[in-house]
Amino acid sequence: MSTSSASPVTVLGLGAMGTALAGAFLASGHPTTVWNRTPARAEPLLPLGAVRAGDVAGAVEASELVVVCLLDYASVREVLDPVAGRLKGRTLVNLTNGTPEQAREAAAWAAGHGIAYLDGGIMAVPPGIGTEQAFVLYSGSRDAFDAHRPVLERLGAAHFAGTEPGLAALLDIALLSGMYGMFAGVFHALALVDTAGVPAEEFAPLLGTWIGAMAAGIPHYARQIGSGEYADGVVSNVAMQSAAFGNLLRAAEDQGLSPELIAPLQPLMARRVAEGHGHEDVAGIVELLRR
Ligand code: FVH
Repeated sequence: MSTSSASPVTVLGLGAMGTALAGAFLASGHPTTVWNRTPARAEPLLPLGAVRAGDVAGAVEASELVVVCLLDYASVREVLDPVAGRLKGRTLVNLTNGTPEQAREAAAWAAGHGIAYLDGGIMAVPPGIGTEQAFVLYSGSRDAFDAHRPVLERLGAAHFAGTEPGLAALLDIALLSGMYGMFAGVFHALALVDTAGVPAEEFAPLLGTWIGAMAAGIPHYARQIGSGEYADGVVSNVAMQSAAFGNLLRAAEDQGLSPELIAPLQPLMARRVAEGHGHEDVAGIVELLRR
């Protein structure tokens, strides 16, 4: 079965994200049934045409496509276990954040109940849902993805990561890890200039330009990490970077700022140099992380 612009959809969970998901379906003309543990959270959606189900079972039975977006996988199981039988033969799209292992467990649970399952990772904040910036990663049943893709595209570009159910969660977590690593450096940099009375807001455009320029190196580092060859195309070797990195930590301490957001890089760089890789690129530190 494939879905169209008029296909009904059910959204379980009306937190900030679930509300945005339901809003995007409604804005695209999909009959949308909603349910939330705290029923009052459905109220902003009612004038937009949402139908509030009295209970989870009623919500599940309203649509062939059921989208769930709750706080965590434990709450998903708590909500769905009692209605597993009613989900049989339907498609469940779980957009709750979790680990690949949790996604695999959820897929096995769904398979055991005859439910077509897609796990998803939302790469957008709630106001971005339904805009060109949003994209959502999916993994699991290819048939379910193909059948419901037109509806899923209402939320943002839909990327199918593969049939292994944990893949979307893995890519989601990789992207979030990149984001938090970037934020760690950004927060440190803004706090550092602030210690010297330089307004962080004035410094921000310079920082944004610099981060953007450095992001251009991502494909180069990706090639190195994929091949394990860190001596290819080296511009700034890790011996030099390791020596300079000490200045980053000392300058922060001198300014009265703890360098703990950036400090973990230092011992890794020093070990790479000590192990004879000083002439190679800094990306080689990942070899020290592999288990
Ligand atoms: N918001 C964001 O920026 C990010 C963007 C990327 C994806 N994440 C993930 O999306 C999931 C939901 O996030 P959220 O922003 O909607 O979160 P909250 O606004 O805190 O809403 C939480 C909803 O979960 C319900 N809930 C929690 N525990 C239970 C439970 N035991 N039984 C039933 N429902 C439960 C809660 O219900 P209520 O408190 O209103 O009754 C909300 O509907 C999340 O995985 C993010 O990591 C968001």
